[in-house]
Amino acid sequence: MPSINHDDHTVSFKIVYCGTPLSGKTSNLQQIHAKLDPNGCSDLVSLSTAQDRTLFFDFLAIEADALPGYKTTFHLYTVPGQVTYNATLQLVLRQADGVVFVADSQMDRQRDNLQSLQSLEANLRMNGSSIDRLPIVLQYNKRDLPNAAPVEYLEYLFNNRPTPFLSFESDARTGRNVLATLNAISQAVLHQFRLRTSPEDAPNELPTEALAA
Ligand SMILES: Nc1nc2c(ncn2[C@@H]2O[C@H](COP(=O)(O)OP(=O)(O)OP(=O)(O)O)[C@@H](O)[C@H]2O)c(=O)[nH]1
Ligand SMILES: [Mg+2]
Repeated sequence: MPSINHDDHTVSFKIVYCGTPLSGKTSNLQQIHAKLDPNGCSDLVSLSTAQDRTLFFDFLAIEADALPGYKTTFHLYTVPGQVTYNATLQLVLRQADGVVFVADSQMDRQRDNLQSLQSLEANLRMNGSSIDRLPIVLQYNKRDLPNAAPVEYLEYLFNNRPTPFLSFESDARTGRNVLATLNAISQAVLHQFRLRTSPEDAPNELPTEALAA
């Protein structure tokens, strides 16, 4: 649920990066932080263990010129992949406007990816949301590794649905397709916002045809 403030003309959206442990969620935010103009970006806040495992979440806020007359901010969060932190996952997923599911492409990680996707589905349901209603983008990460499973196989495992999610092949360590993934989920979130916003709640300057779409 985006937060709209008509007084100071701001709208903010929440995007959560989920996925199996060590799939590359934090690396995505690090690359986004490194590649974007520092003037339009907050500091990257990370709470991790000594081994760089995410302990609570990472957070990065980025500004975009996306809605006429309103300052638009995307709040990006990662959640730790480890199941012991499921309560955190549920907490961070609350009020999410969109999700990037970061899958580890390595062949031996597919069972973990599936479990993680199932856990995402269950946690969204518990929050009164659903994988079918929320904008979701899949990212098949670690494509640079020699044991990466074929993309067709990953699509069969994770994207075999009536309306497939947009999916990207990435290497979050070098940044390949990290911004393309971010752009896709941001566009999907804005599209959903335009579809759902009633004229009374909408920012005044939004074109009426976008609201009626
Ligand atoms: N080869 C390769 N390594 C990657 C890629 N993306 C991330 N890594 C490495 O994988 C390890 C884990 O990356 P993180 O970004 O910390 O993973 P995470 O999903 O945030 O991990 P948790 O928060 O512990 O669940 C790090 O050593 C990264 O450098 C990639 O695309 N290719
Ligand atoms: Mg992490």
